[in-house]
Amino acid sequence: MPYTNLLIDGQDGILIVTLNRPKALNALNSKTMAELRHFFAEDAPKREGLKGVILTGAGEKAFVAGADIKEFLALDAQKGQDMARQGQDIFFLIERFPKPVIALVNGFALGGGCELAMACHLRIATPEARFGQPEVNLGLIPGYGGTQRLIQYLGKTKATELLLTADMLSAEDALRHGLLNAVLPAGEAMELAKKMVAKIAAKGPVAIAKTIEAINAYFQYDVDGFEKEVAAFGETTGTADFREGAAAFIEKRKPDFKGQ
Ligand code: CO8
Repeated sequence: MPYTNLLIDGQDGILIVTLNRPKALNALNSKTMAELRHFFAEDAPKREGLKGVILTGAGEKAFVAGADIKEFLALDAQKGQDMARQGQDIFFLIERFPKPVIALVNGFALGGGCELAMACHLRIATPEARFGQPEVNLGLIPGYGGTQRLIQYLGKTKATELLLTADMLSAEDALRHGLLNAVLPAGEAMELAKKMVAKIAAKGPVAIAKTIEAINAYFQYDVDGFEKEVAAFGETTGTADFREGAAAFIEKRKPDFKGQ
């Protein structure tokens, strides 16, 4: 699929995916969502030597200012439900991606943009970033997982306040409330994101994928997260990577993981 709304760049196995509709503050229209689906379902899994993905927004102002409100006018109840379900499925692809996906939030992350950042495994923001779920301003509720994930990150008290008032959180407040891993000026934020991907890529790949699965299981109410952890732990101890990692530790050398 040729991408028109995503710019894909990067080196050394670290892909930088830039949402690229700066005139619309990178709002998620259906074309961008289709490209995100293709990227995470079809393209990225086949890329040799992929270590991880950094998602960011083009321009000075926004990471993503939400779903594209201009496409909403055509929605009815059924179409709205279908669109929310499809969007949630795309964000699950990101949350369940077996390699780290880091959101580098460089401005507004509102509505679907905040939801996109929350679906990533880690979040680094610049000081200008602003987070919020302003859907109630439009007579909507979040549809891409925002009501659930905001509570997961912030706790019920602060999440309820933001969801009901549509207030925005500054980057500093988002850090304080547990939504962010770090706040740094743009250049340093990108350097940290790359360093984090590289650091994670040096660990056992199966262990990283299984850790992501186990973390996600904590939030799946039909799955017992502790049981999931037991099963995933067993799967990692059966790998050659685990034997290599343990041997390298004992022999005081760097492990040479093969992802098996
Ligand atoms: N959709 C479409 N276009 C947008 C969006 C958006 N979400 N946000 C900004 N734009 C466009 C503006 O229309 C404007 O375009 P134009 O120049 O053609 O008029 C351009 O981007 C620049 O925007 P502003 O002039 O408004 O810039 P400001 O600096 O004055 O304001 C804000 C920046 C505060 C970010 C403001 O643009 C804003 O409030 N945007 C909307 C934010 C919002 O409400 N987001 C939530 C949308 S709803 C949502 O995300 C639901 C997700 C789940 C959907 C589930 C399926 C149904």
